[in-house]
Amino acid sequence: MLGAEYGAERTEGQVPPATPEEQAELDEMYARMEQIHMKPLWTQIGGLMPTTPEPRAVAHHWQWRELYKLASRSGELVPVGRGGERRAIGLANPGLGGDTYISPTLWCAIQYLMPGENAPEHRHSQNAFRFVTEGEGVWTVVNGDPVPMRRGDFLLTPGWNFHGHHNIATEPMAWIDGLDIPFAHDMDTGFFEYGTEELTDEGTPEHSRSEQLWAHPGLRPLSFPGQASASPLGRYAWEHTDAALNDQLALEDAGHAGVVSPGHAAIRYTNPTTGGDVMTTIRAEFHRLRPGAATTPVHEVGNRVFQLFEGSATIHVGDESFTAEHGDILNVPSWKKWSIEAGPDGADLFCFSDHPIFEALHLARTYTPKGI
Ligand code: GTQ
Ligand code: FE2
Repeated sequence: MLGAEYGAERTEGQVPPATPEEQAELDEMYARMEQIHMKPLWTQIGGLMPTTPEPRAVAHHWQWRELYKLASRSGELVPVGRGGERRAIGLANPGLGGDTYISPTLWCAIQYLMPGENAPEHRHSQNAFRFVTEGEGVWTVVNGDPVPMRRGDFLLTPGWNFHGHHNIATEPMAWIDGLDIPFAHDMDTGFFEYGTEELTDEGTPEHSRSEQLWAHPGLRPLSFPGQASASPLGRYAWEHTDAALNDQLALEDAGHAGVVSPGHAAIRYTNPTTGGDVMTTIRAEFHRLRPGAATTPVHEVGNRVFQLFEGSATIHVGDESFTAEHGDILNVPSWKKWSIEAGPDGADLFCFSDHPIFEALHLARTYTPKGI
């Protein structure tokens, strides 16, 4: 349907009916092709090269309450340490055949750490971030730099940086991880190395060293010139995100430009050396909707994942609608039309996507249906 609206409909190939003799020859030919591992294009072109993307991943809604309950149960039953590495439970998209992929390129997990526990250091080529849904008390150590994790914080561990997590509080803590594990796995590009099991941080300071250098708005240290492919800033503190969104809405109240659309404030987390995305494969954003406000419906190449942080929202994906509450996670498969409608108290949503991959390769497209 969208195909007709967006581009020309494909015409089917015209194949005349085969006689019994011809059919027997065809069957034999196809059987031989299969034996020597060949397959013709003409029997599968519609599936392999659809008019517009036809994702195998489906839109799916995971309830935080359920995720948290199981993560907490695993905290009682499963130790964390060398080998398993992390008490992280990945979300498996029901359309992706049982792989622990929330989308074809992205991993999303809830990670849970009990008081006093240490998830030992390791490094891998996969890019990673954490978003703190609630709580505090865990420090993630990135190349020896201790980074505090608090509610609403967005934290980076770009590929090949050593990282470990430890909980020095008296309460357990849970957060979400996002990584490009499926992309690395399916493309056979992943490397992994163990680090030390010792704690390598020197105390638990209020701010990481990366924030001391890079978290001053519009100011970069002259000691680090040039561009880095991944952001050197390890923690994007909630207070900055919150203030930026509040200011956009305050500008709207005063009749000035600044919001994406009426009642919809949003920011992208950026790499301060380039102004671009925080990592080469993952984009991260935060969206704030006033009560009853809605985003503009859009189709996009690539995969999004939302986590409802505060308030409530109805998320429309294709013909489906999902009601999300605190912590709930929902994915949008490539090219499915999506929009978000805030509930009566408004909605705060964290979002990550694989869009930088497709932008870098000049494969990105967006389409906003007309008549809205
Ligand atoms: O915290 O280092 O969810 O390496 C998956 C792989 C978390 C981590 C995940 C990881 C980590
Ligand atoms: Fe890791």
